Amino acid sequence: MSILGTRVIRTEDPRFLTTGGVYTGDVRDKLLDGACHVHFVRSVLAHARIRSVDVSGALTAPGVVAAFTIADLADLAECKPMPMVNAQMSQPLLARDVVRFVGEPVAAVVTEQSYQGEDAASLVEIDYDELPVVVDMGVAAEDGATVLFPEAGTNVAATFGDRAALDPDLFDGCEVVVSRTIVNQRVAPAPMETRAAAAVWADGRLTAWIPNQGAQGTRRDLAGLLGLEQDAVRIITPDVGGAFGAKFGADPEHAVVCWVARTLGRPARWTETRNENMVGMTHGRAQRQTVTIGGGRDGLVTAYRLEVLQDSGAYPRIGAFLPMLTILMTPGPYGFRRAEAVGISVVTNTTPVGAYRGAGRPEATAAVERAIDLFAAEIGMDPADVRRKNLLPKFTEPHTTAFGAVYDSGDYQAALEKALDAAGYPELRKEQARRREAGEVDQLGIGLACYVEITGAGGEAGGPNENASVEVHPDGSATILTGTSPHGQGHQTVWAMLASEELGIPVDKITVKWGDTDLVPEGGGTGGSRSLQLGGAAVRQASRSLLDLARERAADELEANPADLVFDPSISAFAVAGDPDISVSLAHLAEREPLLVRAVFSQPGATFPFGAHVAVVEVDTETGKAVLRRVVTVDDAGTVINPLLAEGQRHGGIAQGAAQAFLEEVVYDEDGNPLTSTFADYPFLTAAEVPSFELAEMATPTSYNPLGAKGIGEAGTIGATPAVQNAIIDAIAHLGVRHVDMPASPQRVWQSLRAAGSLPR
Ligand code: MCN
Repeated sequence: MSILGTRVIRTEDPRFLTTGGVYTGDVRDKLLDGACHVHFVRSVLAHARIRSVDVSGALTAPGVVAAFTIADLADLAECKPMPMVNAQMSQPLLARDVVRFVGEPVAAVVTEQSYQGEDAASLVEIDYDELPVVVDMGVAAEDGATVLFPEAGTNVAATFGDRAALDPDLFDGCEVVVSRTIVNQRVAPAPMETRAAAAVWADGRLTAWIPNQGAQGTRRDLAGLLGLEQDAVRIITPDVGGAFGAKFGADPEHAVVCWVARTLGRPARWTETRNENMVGMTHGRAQRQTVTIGGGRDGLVTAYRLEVLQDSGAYPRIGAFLPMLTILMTPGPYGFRRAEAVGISVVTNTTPVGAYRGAGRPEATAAVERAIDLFAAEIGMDPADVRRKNLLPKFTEPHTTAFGAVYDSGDYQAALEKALDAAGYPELRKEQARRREAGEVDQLGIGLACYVEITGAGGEAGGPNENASVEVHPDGSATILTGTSPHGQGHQTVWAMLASEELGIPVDKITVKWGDTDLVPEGGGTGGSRSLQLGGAAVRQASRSLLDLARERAADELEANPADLVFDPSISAFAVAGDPDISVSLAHLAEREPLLVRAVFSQPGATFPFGAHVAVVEVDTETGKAVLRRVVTVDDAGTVINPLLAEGQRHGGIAQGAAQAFLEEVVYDEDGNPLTSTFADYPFLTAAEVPSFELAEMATPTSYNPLGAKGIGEAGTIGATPAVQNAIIDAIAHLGVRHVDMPASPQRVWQSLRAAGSLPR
């Protein structure tokens, strides 16, 4: 019986649940003995010219070893923006002349003990001349706005498509056209484990423990910032307590900690506080979108336009690039006859924006799903029917959109019907009608979202790819080295399942290793829900190649023709066909010489998982409070290898997506002061506020990899946010509300009700 598709329990968990994980802050290594501690002095102003930074006071504080400013780091590179982004908007590792957001590192104080850092840092004197602050992305984009980088002469970091080339006749012939500007608010990734680093130099080589999503990318970034060859850097990835897209590569702070270790000739450590994490780690989303949708009263949408304004924060990072992905996914699963999209990214005096679970694709889904509901409300049609009318029909050959996305396989209509069925949609509408009729205080809202997203994209020439090595040992166990970098996704379990399936070695005798660049020099890490389809497929490929190699060796050993041997997984051995008593095991072959194969798996392109979410909420029409009652989803990620893990990813993603719709938001005041830099001000959903999600199954395999698998890691987040937002608005639509921006907090819902005249003023 195949182990694939079964609910193998996570082999990661016994350790986490008993002795606990070993995170970067927990790493005890002789090399790190006597480490000093780095503490960053961060800007308290959102935009100011630095007149002077005086560290002399700090140097006299107890335990202080040294203190540094950018003047000390003058020989180091700056964090350069990605290609396509204005190159003049780079970030020095510590602020040089100007600070551009509250939380920007200005100086580094190094102490014997970590607790001494904060006191010493308070003695660093920074003299600022305040500059006008630009917090709002709309203001940043205006002509005449204060510019953050005078040498760039503009706040525009990147432009996607030509606004002047938008078709003035796009909506000609439409009976109904609806347009609205909607906000996809800025959120904080807020992983349980904050950022950290532990660095040491020995024999001219840097070894750094850093929580990351791909040690190889972190090595590349750090080597670039420190002016080193990649060979001179070894990155080790301890356990990682959540990342959600924000731990790719290296941040300025990581480079400074490594530089401190080199300069002082002594290991150095850094772990940021929660407060620092909330202002210093990249944020996500942060788009303002204008959607325009037009079509007939029969529900057929004929034209759709999406205009994206992206807030990149003070220094353009991946965030500046997100509109590219949003635009790529503009029409989502719909077959609109005409669609167009443009975008710009601007800098503001706020924390830089980076990747956050879905990175660019949830924003596209949110836009089009809101647009469909606005259109449905305008023509008075059930939003499910509008979706039915516009979803692309089932296809088995790749479908290329007007935006250049090549959807590999999909059946969007079936996904919607399955979700509606599982939710009992007609009954829900009946109950809604009853409550409306009765004028009850608690109104029912039903929200839909259909989506298609892109996973496993990118990669060098030759398509998206990943490597894996598999080695069988003489004791019958095996070791897998992978270029992916799990931090909660369960690769240890699933990679072992994939190898076990081929080699007949039990899962608990297979060790999976990753995240040490000396051990695994190449790899794309974990993000963009790429890991199973690329890294998992590489494990299968390496396992099969290992069997081919073993067959040759077994044939030698048994003096048989390789073609006459059959592999019996139940004993992990080759036997002569028809004579099972004559056999040789993989373990035995490994005794003779190493039995090891490395494989690189390449995919012809990205895959496009899809699905449909139905959210049910109750909204108290007197207080504006919305409560999530149900979320029913179909998330089709092709063939599922471990349903337990795939469901876990869906559950986590749905909760995270719903939290964006309900309550998460990073807020600044008009001076650029963050108002949400603790978990007291920045709420998210806990298990107490969510129902158990109802997951319906659907699997449309992809032909792009031998597993038939697409990614599942971000699906929940992508579908849930618009479904929940649509549900909240749907609950109060009959009271005249057409739109509520996220987060649909009680206050915002209440204000919408009041504006619609359904509450006393
Ligand atoms: N899987 C499966 N069958 C499929 C697809 C996936 O059994 N058809 C399983 C895989 O074997 C794997 C898991 O589901 O165990 C997720 O696989 P995949 O979809 O390939 O996604 P990745 O492993 O590449 O994970 C990345 C994704 C992203 S992009 C973010 S952001 C995210 C997420 O995963 N961040 C997370 N999930 C997270 N979960 C935790 N706990 N913490 C984070 O920071």
